[in-house]
Amino acid sequence: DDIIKAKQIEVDVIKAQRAADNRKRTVPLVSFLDAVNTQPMHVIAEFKRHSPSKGMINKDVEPAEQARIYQASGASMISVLTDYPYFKGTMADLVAVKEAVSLPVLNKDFIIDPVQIDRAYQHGADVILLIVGALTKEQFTNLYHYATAKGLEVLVEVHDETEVKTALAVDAPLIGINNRNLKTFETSLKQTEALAPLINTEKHVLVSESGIKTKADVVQVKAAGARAVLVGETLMKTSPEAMIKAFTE
Ligand code: IGP
Repeated sequence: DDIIKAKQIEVDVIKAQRAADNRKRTVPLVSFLDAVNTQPMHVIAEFKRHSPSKGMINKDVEPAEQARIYQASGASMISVLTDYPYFKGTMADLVAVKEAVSLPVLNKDFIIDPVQIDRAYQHGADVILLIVGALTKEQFTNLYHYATAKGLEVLVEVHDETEVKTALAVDAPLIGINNRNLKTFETSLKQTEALAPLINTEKHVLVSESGIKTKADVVQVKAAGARAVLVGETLMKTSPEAMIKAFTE
């Protein structure tokens, strides 16, 4: 709730700046969904410097360098957190990553207004995150259609049964189950196991997000129907090469 309050202020700032900064997108749109059937398990590798639950995770690594390593190691998409107050990420991180890799790039932020979608698009995002739990159903539906109309793909993040229904109501092809409870910060892979049966995983690409640390974790969520894992902290803290290879095998 605090993060969303801070975002409202940020949105007002973006609106004021956008009049002056009306840059055009120059980089191509790269699809994540088009490549999804090429392998059984995908890693979405996240650039995550800091988080409200863990504090500073890694302040030394550069986004472009880390993204190159992720790509060379076999990741399928790079996620870039652009929230500054809580995650110490910036739009400059997103631009640097998009320039460094040919993979699709996901802009991870708390999106509550179309102006943030315009900004993501202009800075080279291919995919955006929409957190259903941070929005009303009407807000979510409007933002979802706004993004897809621009050619962006949307990772729709859900935490419970009601939110799954909201995601299915727009027939979202890419659904992420967040294993982290956003109120307590605790992660449990049981979250993926509990919600996956509500989703037809032949029709919708299921992503298991957060708290993935080992190959056994990947095996567990894969058995539940996940086609991709979204991994931040583990890849930021230890050498990502071997980890991504093991996860995608
Ligand atoms: C990555 P982890 O536990 O591997 O660092 O988690 C990612 O799932 C997490 O950063 C995340 C997130 C979010 C961050 C998932 N949904 C929404 C901010 C906002």
